[in-house]
Amino acid sequence: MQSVLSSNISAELRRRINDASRVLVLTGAGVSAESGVPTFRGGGNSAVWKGMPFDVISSAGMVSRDLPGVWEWFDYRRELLKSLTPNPAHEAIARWQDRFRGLTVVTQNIDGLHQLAGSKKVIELHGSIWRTRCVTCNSRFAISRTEERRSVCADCGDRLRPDVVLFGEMLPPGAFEMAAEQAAQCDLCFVIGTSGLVYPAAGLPEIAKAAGACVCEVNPERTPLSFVCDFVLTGKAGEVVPLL
Ligand code: BJW
Repeated sequence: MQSVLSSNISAELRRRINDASRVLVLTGAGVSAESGVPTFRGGGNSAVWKGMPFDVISSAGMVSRDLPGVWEWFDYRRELLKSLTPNPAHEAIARWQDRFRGLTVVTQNIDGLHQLAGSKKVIELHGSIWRTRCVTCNSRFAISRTEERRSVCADCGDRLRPDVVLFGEMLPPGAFEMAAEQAAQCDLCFVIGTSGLVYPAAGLPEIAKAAGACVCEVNPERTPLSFVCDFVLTGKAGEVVPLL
């Protein structure tokens, strides 16, 4: 893999960035990799928890079959996240708020690291590990970084589940629609650290492209989305994004 250097970001890409006013940034697990958050896929590997592939444990069926098992997996990951901090990619993206007239960050990540870095307009397509949701009345509760999480709903007393979108579940109402609207209106779209395999998120760069935006990918590996992109910057987000 030959990584991107400041000197080989093309003049054309620099021009597109300088001219851009409405920017959409789609991020995936790779943007948090250098903070120490494991990705799901990539490098030919796929995440496994206690012998179970992540797409089994992170699935709608698992919530009905074994909610305590799902909580064990999410409690473990939340504990890991407590000590992790944003990396230079999250920080550079947060600074872009002052650089572009309109910036929307659309993330598939549930880790909250964009917000911790200072990004304000963040659409979380797959929910947040820092919230719970009632299985019956859908009330949502924040999970504190310092206190124990609640185990039952304060509104109706039923069980709580992580407020994340598992395979086979619908995205939060309005979240994809809002992201798709921004994608259709942006003039520059960055696709950073996602394998581009999970829909509907992976459809956003195509929406942006079809509406005439310039699309630029940052990833150490090629992905199915590379073919949609005008620019493919091969390298780690924490190294490449600050150069932009
Ligand atoms: C670096 C790096 C560095 C490494 N710097 N980069 C159309 C066709 C076929 C199927 C479907 C379809 N539409 C919907 C579906 C079904 C399904 C789906 O997409 N399946 C596909 C896998 C085929 N989608 C859904 O079920 C979604 N719901 C939905 O569509 O509802 C309507 C519906 C319902 C029922 C039936 C049909 C439709 C919901 C998807 C929810 C995804 N949930 C998860 C788990 C969240 C909770 C948890 O954390 O456990 O979300 S799955 C997992 O994948 C997680 C991620 O957000 C998501 C995307 O992964 P991401 O972010 O791309 O990470 P990785 O690991 O895949 O890739 C990392 C990348 O980083 C790699 O490329 C590396 O190279 C790179 N990288 N280091 C930059 N330093």
